[in-house]
Amino acid sequence: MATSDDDKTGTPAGGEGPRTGKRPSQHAYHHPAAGWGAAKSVTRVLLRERALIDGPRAIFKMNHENGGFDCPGCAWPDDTKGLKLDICENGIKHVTWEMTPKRARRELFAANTVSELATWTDFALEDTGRLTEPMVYNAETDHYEPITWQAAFDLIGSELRALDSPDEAAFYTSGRLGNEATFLYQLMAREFGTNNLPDCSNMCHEASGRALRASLGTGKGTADLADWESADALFVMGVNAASNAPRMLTALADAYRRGAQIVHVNPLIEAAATRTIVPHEFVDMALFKSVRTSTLNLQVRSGGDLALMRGIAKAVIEESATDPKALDREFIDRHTQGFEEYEALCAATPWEELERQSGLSRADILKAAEVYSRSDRTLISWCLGVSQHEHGVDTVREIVNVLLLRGNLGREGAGPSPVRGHSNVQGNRTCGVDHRPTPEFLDRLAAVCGIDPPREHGLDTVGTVEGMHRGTVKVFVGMGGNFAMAAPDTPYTAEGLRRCRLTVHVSTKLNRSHVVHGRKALILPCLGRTERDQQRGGLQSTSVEDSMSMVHLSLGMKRPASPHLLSEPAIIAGIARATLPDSAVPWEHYIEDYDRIRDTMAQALDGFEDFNRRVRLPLGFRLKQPARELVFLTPSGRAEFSTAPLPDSVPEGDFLILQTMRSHDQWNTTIYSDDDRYRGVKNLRTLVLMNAADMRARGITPGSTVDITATSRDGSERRLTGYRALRYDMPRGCAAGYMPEMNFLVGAADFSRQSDQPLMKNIKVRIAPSATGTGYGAGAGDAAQALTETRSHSQ
Ligand SMILES: Nc1nc2c(c(=O)[nH]1)N[C@H]1C(S)=C(S)[C@@H](COP(=O)(O)OP(=O)(O)OC[C@H]3O[C@@H](n4cnc5c(=O)[nH]c(N)nc54)[C@H](O)[C@@H]3O)O[C@H]1N2
Ligand SMILES: Nc1nc2c(c(=O)[nH]1)N[C@H]1C(S)=C(S)[C@@H](COP(=O)(O)OP(=O)(O)OC[C@H]3O[C@@H](n4cnc5c(=O)[nH]c(N)nc54)[C@H](O)[C@@H]3O)O[C@H]1N2
Ligand SMILES: [Mo]
Repeated sequence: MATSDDDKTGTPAGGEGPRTGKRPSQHAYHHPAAGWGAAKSVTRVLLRERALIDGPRAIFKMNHENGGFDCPGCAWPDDTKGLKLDICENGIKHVTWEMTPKRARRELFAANTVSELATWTDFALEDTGRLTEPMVYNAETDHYEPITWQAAFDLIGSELRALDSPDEAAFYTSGRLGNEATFLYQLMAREFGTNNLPDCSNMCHEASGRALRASLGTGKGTADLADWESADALFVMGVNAASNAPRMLTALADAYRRGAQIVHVNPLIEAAATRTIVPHEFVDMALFKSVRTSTLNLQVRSGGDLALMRGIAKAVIEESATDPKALDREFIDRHTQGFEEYEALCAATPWEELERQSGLSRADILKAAEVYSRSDRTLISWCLGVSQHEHGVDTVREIVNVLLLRGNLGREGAGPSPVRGHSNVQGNRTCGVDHRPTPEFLDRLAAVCGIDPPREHGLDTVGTVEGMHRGTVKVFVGMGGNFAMAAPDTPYTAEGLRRCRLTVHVSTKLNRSHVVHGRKALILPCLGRTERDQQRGGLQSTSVEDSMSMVHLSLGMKRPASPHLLSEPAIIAGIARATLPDSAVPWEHYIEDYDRIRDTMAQALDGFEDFNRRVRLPLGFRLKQPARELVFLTPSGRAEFSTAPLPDSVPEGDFLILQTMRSHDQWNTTIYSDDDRYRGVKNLRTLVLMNAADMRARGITPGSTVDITATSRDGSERRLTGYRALRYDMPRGCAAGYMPEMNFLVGAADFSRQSDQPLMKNIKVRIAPSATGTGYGAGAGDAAQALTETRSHSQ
């Protein structure tokens, strides 16, 4: 049991109380979301990062319509009515994480070999603070050593040019990158000659994009914040909003106050599905005033959302036999395609099957259907609980089917609204990071930028890991993110990275991906979003696009963490110049003044006309979403109903479906503490939440240790041992634990055939009392051990 205070134990991330050494505990959480707990937690973070002065000052600059930087915490849109403090606990944590005064200087790397650093926890790696200068790996000494920027660029350039084919390189992005850097990044990759642009979307909302494109012709939601503010029924599916999109709490509380119906669909009853103190209404905290954020909670079975949606559709269609107004016939006739087939499919699907697959009773499904048919304006939102499944695409299409039945599209208060993850993940796609670009996009890029982009589709995240193993991907460049921990099958991904000739990571802080590296390796430190980006042409800002297609500027104000940092656009330009000496792109000219990049983007990208002027409007501008105007870029020119078969979501035999989720105190692969406040968990990450009856059936007592064995599609097995089983209110057959530790269980073959997304919410497992009996936290230790072993193999 990890009881020492020592961070440098072998756990790759988290573990049992590694930070505090305190005993784990679980208790029911009865307080409203946000509120005092959040205030306390913020103060603790500010104290820990010693950011009590800078922190609050920065917070007042966050998400402001005139100047200020965009909160990197999530992709929720900014308030449109000039709210002075549009912030939340987790956004503040995220920002102070970047503003820490701690520094990972060259002395740190001189004092520790990379093999030593590799034994540190992820928390310990990031806790060394901000990176300060470019570092290169020296295989002879096993140390990272300082290198000049120019020498680093030259090394990348020479490795890239030495490849037999540009497709032997992969250019990853995490959705933090601003639009201007994104545009330059994909331009560089494509001028170099590859569409290998894997991104975090491949693990996140790929399914949503593909589904919305197939149904509506454009791969984005159609609703915006004003629609959230005027809907009279809101469905919130598969999202833990209180932790991951806390500013949604404001929208939910406002909705409740105006009498809207709010239906949460989730195997767990998350904090946002109860009550909240509206995040910016701090005054209410003193008065202990909280607002309800839910009118109906449906604890769907893991993967049961499609069945629920079909049940709603079936009920509405049945109702239309007696009440013609149950369906919007005029909308269906004018704007949609395939209604008859869908109607027949719904009629042919028996209620028993819908109950079994959704895990809900017919009465519950009918309750949801009633909410839907009584509402004039319905908005359906969702996140990873829907997208990270085998049938994520079908489920999102089914959500659209339901909306189409009553014409909930292209009008106020209605429409599909995926809740995106990273603050600019949507902008990344808009600005060209896509391994499957359309021919039209490439034609225009070629004409505007004078390059000859490749036409074949490139590799996504899963394909990149495979390519590294096959030896067809030899150079990996990561623009942000933490590929080693975020991607599935941790040891397999790690081994892939180690097989590369060169790995390059552009990062703000040290993470696992830097110590699980290729034969040659570079760490390139960049400016964070809160920091001043001074170029020849003056202070630069970059633009981002939120979840609801609003594009606006973000201006960093803080002194950079080190004088040696470069901006992401400047780093990309440096790599491009060293790789493409005869480039058609004026890289240096672009970097002097980002307005110049934006002028080119205005010509190359749909919807970006007059970019420089419009992005400077007080709230920026909203990108056209044709489906919102009832213009459907589908083959039929209409919104298309889908008719997917009902998937089988019921685990057979003694299998359970395990989902991997975030705790309240983490940001993807960055773990702030071992607590998960809203779920009542303290000092424990190596846990698995289970239904009480499922525990009894397996002879597991609450709090005891268990082994979790995942069976992959290819028949291989992966086991985590010594995890602690906790009883939690959820349907039978489901289980839940934390990412990224549990990526260890997601086999390389376990990705959706519809979206190519790894099945991070859909892991087939058996859980049994621990064979070893003791050894808390050994599970995470296994992953570290596996990583250490693959490291020694490849050296
Ligand atoms: N503070 C903070 N904010 C974040 C992040 C973070 O790590 N920390 N990450 C950002 C990113 S990149 C993303 S993509 C988002 C992620 O935001 P979320 O999607 O909220 O992320 P998860 O923690 O994975 O939670 C998934 C939710 O789906 C539910 N769920 C699981 N399986 C099913 C299912 O089959 N059906 C239904 N209906 N529900 C299910 C889970 O119980 C859980 O509530 O948040 C973003 N914002
Ligand atoms: N099992 C499981 N795995 C998952 C998921 C899951 O639900 N379950 N979710 C998936 C999802 S939705 C996503 S989006 C991915 C996330 O995958 P990634 O985006 O790859 O991972 P992050 O943890 O967000 O990346 C954190 C790192 O980004 C760097 N960073 C932070 N800010 C900046 C910046 O401004 N610039 C640059 N260049 N670098 C910066 C820091 O070095 C930090 O260590 O993980 C996926 N993995
Ligand atoms: Mo994400």
